[in-house]
Amino acid sequence: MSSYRDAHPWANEKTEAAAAVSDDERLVLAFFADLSSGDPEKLAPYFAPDAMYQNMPLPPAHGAEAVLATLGALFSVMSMDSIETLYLASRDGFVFTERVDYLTALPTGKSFALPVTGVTRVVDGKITAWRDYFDLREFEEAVDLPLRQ
Ligand code: HPN
Repeated sequence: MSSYRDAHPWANEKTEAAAAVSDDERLVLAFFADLSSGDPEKLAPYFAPDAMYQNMPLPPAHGAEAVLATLGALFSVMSMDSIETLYLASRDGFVFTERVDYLTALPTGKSFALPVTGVTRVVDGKITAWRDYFDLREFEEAVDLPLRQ
């Protein structure tokens, strides 16, 4: 697969805007790196007990147990191969990322570079909310994997 940055010159600017400058931002980048483990147990320490997670085209999960169950269900049908954060900013614990998530649908073996914008809320070193915005249909068509009921 050719690099998303190569195909999108706007993503290729020379900038420091993807470099973490706070503990909250460092935590979010570490969390995104650990997503490629595909292991909800490894991800559990990142979340506060009352955390929520929503892929915005789909219903939310509330509570760490439900968040980890949702991630486990996703990992059973796709691997999150890597996440490239293009731009990053935060204020008062809200960490905003513009990213490319590199995914592979396990049933089809098809890989896809998914443009994503995310909002991750960090309180006292734990993620309390994670919302990702992306085009679900673009993803479903690219990997031949319908996720909506
Ligand atoms: N953040 C992401 O990369 C989303 C992965 C796809 C989820 C499909 C419901």
